[in-house]
Amino acid sequence: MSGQFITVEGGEGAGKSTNLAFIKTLLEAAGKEVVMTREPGGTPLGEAIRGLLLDAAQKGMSSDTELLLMFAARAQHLNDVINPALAAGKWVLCDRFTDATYAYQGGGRGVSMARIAQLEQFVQGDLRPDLTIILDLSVAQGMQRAGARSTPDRFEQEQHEFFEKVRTTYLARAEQRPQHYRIIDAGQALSAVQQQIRQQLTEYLGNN
Ligand code: Z5A
Repeated sequence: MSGQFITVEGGEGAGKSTNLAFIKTLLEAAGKEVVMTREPGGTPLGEAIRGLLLDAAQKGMSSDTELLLMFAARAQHLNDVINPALAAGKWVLCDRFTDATYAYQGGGRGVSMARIAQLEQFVQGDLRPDLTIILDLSVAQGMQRAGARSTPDRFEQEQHEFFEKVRTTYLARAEQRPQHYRIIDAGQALSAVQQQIRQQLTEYLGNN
């Protein structure tokens, strides 16, 4: 018995946190037992690593250090949370996963995609998400939504161009393997966004 692994991705302010609980409710209504988690984080060690990664004071962190910390947190997360839940037949719903590494470290920072793929294979083996929901909206709109919040973290201090590269990378990945991705127009009002999510998930659940 094995559960399914669903990840939710998108740029800053795209509405991942807002929509995660909604997705969990839809899955539970379909009779799935759901474990909701996030990256970087999801374990005490992973959350401590997240603190380092987001800390605006860590300005000098090199791209390679950032990449390795993302995968270090992920290794612990897989070991303690994701793999055991999937093995127990539960559905894992994760706020960001390795697509974010390709988008932020690969697209944003310019780290080689081949290097990310090597680490992905090393840390995850053959595990990949069964389904990835991308909440897509313009960078300007995302920054406007996120900007209404408190002090920017280390990523939020990046410039517009960085987030354009992140967005382009997400969309390119979805284009390469369309059967594994669902792109949601997250620029609409919340009710319309959730209507799209409901439609896409209902269709997915009907086939899985
Ligand atoms: N990162 C990485 O670089 N590499 C990796 O491998 C991984 C992550 C896994 C932390 O992630 C950082 O880690 C992230 C990428 C990096 N940095 N960035 N940028 P995170 O997911 O915790 O942080 P985040 O992207 O900054 O999340 P966020 O800004 O909180 O975005 P969100 O969760 O997608 O948005 P939200 O909080 O749900 O919504 C933002 C606001 O918009 C909020 O006030 C909502 O009420 C509002 N909202 C949401 N939907 C709507 C609609 N439809 N209309 C109007 N207003 C809305």
